Amino acid sequence: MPPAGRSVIRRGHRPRIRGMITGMSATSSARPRARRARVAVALIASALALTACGGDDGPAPGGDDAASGGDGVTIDGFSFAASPVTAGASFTVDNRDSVAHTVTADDGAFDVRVGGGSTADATAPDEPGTYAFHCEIHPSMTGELVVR
Ligand SMILES: [Cu+2]
Repeated sequence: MPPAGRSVIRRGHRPRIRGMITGMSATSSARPRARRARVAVALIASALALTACGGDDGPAPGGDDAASGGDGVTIDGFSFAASPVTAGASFTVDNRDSVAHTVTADDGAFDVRVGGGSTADATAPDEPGTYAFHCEIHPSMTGELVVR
């Protein structure tokens, strides 16, 4: 009877111990790592979301402010900087270079010549859209005017 009882106890304990060990090893290593990974992914995702939101909010006002030095097109260093203009409304072309330039729409919707160090007024097209333009004098100078 005693040997049989011991064997029964051993049989009863060993599986429990193994189960405890395997269960602990699973919870102490695999699951926490998985949780940490999920938390890290969640944090990264939220950080990216915040960054994306900040990026959308930040550059837009900053870009408007930077380009609002002249509402329309600014020319500086043989380079165009255009801020959105209102359809059908006049806008200003500010030429900060010492040489003359033109702001000529590729499709002919507008065409303005601006002497060095001066400004000129132009009229935006009636149709909203994005208009590619260039300088007739310096064909390598190109830009885009957003009309809305
Ligand atoms: Cu030019």
